[in-house]
Amino acid sequence: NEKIVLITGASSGIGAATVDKVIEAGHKVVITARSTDKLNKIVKRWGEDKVLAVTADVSKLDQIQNVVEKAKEKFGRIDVVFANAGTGVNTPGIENGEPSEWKTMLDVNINALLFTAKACLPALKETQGHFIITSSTAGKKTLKGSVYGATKWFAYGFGQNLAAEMAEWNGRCTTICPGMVNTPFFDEAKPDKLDPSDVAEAVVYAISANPRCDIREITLMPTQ
Ligand code: NJP
Repeated sequence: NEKIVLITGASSGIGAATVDKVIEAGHKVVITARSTDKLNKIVKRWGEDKVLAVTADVSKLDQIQNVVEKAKEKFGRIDVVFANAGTGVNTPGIENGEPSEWKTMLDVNINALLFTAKACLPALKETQGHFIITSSTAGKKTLKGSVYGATKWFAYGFGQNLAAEMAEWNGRCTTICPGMVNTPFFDEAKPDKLDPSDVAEAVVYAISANPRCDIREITLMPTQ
């Protein structure tokens, strides 16, 4: 059955790949990011009946609230939210990193995730809907980019606890933890990384599962 799926970080990488897979699976999407031109190209490719684009900086609560309002105006409801926007600023640790870089990661990987949940939960409660988070394998182990890694630990932990909060009204929360993925997140593409479409397929699987099945987390790693 057709679902209305709101995707953050939809202008590029994992988010953009997920837009394609979700539409191919028969759903409609609301896409958001800061790059209006990139969002408009996606609308042009799939058509306005299947895609609504609303530009937003998701680290601002009022801007993500506006996305939700526009989504409800056009499609009447939201069934799934994929909170995927995120950033790693040269993955700095403490010794070599700058506080301004840490702030960007905290704003986008932590605050924006909380704001997205805050803005979307009332709509998801109406549909007994599904919240999906992009964390990372960096949210389950240690790596040198201590600040980025810690923001993804937050995303993982938040997902586990939000699942309990949403379960009170039969909502579900899935946290996706990919290993390295070939996206503009990295300067250099490498064949041994995952493809963004691999993560997109995991999202489609989570969306398609029977509502009795509460998929709390999906971890996917490059085979090599
Ligand atoms: O990266 P990229 P990915 N407000 O740079 C958006 C996680 N991850 O697809 O605003 C609104 O292609 C940005 O849009 P724009 C990673 O932590 C990755 O790899 O137009 N949107 C763009 O659409 C992140 O959570 C890997 O610049 C904002 C998107 O976010 C997620 O995957 C591994 C924004 C970033 O797309 C997607 O990253 C892993 C803001 N303030 C987890 N700031 C990996 N690539 O290896 C950014 O485990 N965006």
